[in-house]
Amino acid sequence: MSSSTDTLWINARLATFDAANLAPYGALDGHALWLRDGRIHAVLPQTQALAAFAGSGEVRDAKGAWITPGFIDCHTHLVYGGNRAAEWEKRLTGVPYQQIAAEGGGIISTVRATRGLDEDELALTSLPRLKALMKEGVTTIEMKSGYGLTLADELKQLRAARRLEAALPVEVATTLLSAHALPPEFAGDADGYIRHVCEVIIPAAAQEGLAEAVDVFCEGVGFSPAQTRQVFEAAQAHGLKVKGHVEQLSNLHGAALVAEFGGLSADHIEYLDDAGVDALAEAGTVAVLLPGAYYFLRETQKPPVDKLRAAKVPMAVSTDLNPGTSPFASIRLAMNQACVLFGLTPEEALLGTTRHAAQALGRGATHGQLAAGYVADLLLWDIDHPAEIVYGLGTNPLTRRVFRGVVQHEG
Ligand code: DI6
Ligand code: FE
Repeated sequence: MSSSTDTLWINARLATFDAANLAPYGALDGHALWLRDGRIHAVLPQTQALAAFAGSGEVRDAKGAWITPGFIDCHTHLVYGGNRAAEWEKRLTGVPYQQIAAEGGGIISTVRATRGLDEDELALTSLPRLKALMKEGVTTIEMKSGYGLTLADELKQLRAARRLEAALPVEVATTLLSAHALPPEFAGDADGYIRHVCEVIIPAAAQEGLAEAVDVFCEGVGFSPAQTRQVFEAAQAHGLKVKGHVEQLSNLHGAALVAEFGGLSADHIEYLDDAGVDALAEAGTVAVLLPGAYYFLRETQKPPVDKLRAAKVPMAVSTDLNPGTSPFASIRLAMNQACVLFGLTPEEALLGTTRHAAQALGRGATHGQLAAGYVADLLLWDIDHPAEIVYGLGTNPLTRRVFRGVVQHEG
């Protein structure tokens, strides 16, 4: 069946996450989804839909399944070489991170492994991670650079991400995270590296259309607020959006900086203070919660979820998939962790991987909701209640994944 044929999904229970639908989960019973050209053409009462649709294409029976929008994993470092299991083994016996880093471990060991692979090899080694996420229903995913840290290696990472997108039914949003760590070539000269990022790497990535946004690790062990500002200014000068790894391990007021630049999202934010919450609320910047890293690092400082909720800051939830602090290719685990560790409701967790995650990628008008005009990325679930998607792990109740109107797998 070609994607240009109309499809009508009937006998489904819709969890629309439509902002205009105030029911829990945006639930809608007795309605059909009319798909055309990879988009949702209409959401109509089923009897009305069947009468209007007659002869327009294929009618598909969901047999009582729940349908949600496709999941959006809005913060990942999916493209990398190697892994850090041996380092983790050491950390578990109490070897401090500083010692691990001094012995050549940490981010720099992943940089070494990533530099050692060519674009093909990098895509190939990252493929199983992407497939695992897609199997759980991810249809749009962000992928960052940040393990190359040279012009050639950063662009190679972004090209590998694009290659994955070309190979599979998934949409990839690429982000340049060259300001992730100081590469050994610039040891002792963080300002010099930031100049290189601003004057060489950002312009090249923008010119080649390889990144839509720029991210910075704004942290004591990363880059200072002043350096982050420089990177954001360069990003905006080249027409790229900004976002930040901020307030993960300490409070450098990075979230307010992201907000000042009208950024898409402030990510991690365990140490976000009240002024930071207000800044995000005012700017309409999304708060991205990454409970996988919190869990894996055995952190104790939780993000201010109650305050974010009260200030109506949209909260997204993502895997942060990376080899050092969140080696989990599971969006359902991230949602479960967001509930158990951070106190989100299952509905908030699902909003965090649909409507709010779409907003975090600047796709709020086209992705993450079951509503007319939105992309026809749908998930069919063999469940009685949407909370089941978040509740248990190990089994997979996803029976069908639809990307741009086309069924990708029948469970
Ligand atoms: N914050 C993190 O938790 C990861 N990057 C970042 O900016 C760490 C990535 C790594 O250890 O490889
Ligand atoms: Fe991250």
